[in-house]
Amino acid sequence: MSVRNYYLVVVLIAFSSIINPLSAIQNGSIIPKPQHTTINEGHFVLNGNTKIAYAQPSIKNLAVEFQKTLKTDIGIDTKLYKCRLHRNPKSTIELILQKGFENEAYQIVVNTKAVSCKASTEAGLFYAIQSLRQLIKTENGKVRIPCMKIDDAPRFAWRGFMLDEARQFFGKKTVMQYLDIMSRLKMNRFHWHLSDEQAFRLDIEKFPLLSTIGSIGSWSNRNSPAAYYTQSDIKEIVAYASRRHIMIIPEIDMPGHATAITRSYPYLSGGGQGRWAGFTLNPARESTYLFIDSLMTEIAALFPAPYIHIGADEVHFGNQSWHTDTEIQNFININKLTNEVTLEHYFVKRVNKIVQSKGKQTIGWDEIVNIDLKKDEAVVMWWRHDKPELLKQAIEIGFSVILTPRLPCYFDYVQDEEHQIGRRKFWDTPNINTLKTVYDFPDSPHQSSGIIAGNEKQVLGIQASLWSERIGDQKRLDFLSFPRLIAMAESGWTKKESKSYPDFMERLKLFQPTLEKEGIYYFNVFDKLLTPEPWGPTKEDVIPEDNTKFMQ
Ligand code: TNX
Repeated sequence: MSVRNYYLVVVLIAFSSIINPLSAIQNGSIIPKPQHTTINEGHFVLNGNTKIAYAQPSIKNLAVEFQKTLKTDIGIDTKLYKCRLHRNPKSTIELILQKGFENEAYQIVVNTKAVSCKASTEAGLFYAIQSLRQLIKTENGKVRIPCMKIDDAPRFAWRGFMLDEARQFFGKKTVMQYLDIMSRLKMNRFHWHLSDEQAFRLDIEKFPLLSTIGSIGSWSNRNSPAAYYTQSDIKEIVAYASRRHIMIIPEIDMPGHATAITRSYPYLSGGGQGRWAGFTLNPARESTYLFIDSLMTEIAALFPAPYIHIGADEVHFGNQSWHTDTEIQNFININKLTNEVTLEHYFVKRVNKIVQSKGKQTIGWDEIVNIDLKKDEAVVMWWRHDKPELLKQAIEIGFSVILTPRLPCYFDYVQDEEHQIGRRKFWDTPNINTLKTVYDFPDSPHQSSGIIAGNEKQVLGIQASLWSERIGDQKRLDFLSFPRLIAMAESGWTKKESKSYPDFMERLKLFQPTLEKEGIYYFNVFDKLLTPEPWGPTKEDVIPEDNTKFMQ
């Protein structure tokens, strides 16, 4: 190539990265995509001489963890020392806490001599590190990071993932693996559905039968051996999450979806027959509230999060006996509660007071919107996309809301036309929660769009929710979670103006090897034949046409 043509090519490349600011190379191929990135010439090279410097003693642990991560990610041993501000030797990665950044925001400046990461919070520095990890590439036999400047901050404060371990138990190793991947993607809320019809998955000292009896069984096998988390498991997992800046929010669903609790302690049951026997707690007994009080004391001590999720969904599925039980009917009359619905509201309000008395705030599914709770008394999790009016009311009342509408945030729906196992319909309407619908949420026209416009301050964030009825093992868990969780991470972090699906797909291609390294069986959207759909827990899971049974 002539010198003239060479310069022409250089100019064209430089120019194309200006006119095409969304290209994967330009944004340094980070997921979720950062707010502002400028790429400069040259590279910072990592090798045995690289040092990690921390500016404040309070972030020494973060620096130590970073050192370990570099060793596992790229096999390089680095040295660690306390930073001399602006006087660091060559080949240093500096971690500096500094005022002036929003919570979780960070800045990275990479030049040939040093990398500097700044943030006002440890979480911000942690996210700078996660971005760096994705930027490190081995090229021409060298481990290096392109010179660049990144200024980044999240769109939403709540970037969540819910895992249902009541229907199937996956265990500590899986949960930790998911927490780890979530944190690499800057997700920060793990909502843990720990109690339902099939099982109760926590060891509670005061009520030992909750684990010895309540944790027996799963959706696919009602006799599967007891499987639950001990209190020391929980402490370990909470600490693991906290080092990754993830808050764990436990959910104990009540008064409905409480069958595992009433199986363990039948005196708590609100009755019911057949399929729905013991589905509810008895709202008319003082002993129920005493039980909840003691339970919440232990839950509040185990989980440092400021929230406890109390479920409160779908009570009408299994409260038939409330209509005939004399004790319950008397309770309604004595307390002038009008009917069973008002009784349900009474129950939720009373439990809310218990939660408050433990110094926590209630989160509930959107059934709690219309029950006369004050706006600061609870946070609403909106799940019924077909009931936008509930989201509207929640916003009007002044509640903070978290958006996890079934469409497109429920990952128990299949993600591809060809997938047969699991949910494919919402009532009679075929529905697939594709990678793109997840990516486009909440921005493409959605039932929530008009309602949240102008009320963004009340939207804490968004969440993917994975119900595990159709999931028998980790392979299927992975397959339903990935890559959709990656799209959700970007929807939660990246501002609307910076989102671009084609660009995301380019970066996803580059991220897939990380999933492979982790041993995750993800759905390969680029080559579907490579990843056949894994089987569900039982043969009955293939229900292409009639899935009304799963709409309960
Ligand atoms: C509805 S979302 C439920 C869950 C099911 C899920 C399946 C919610 C509050 N309740 O109990 O597992 O649908 O998609």
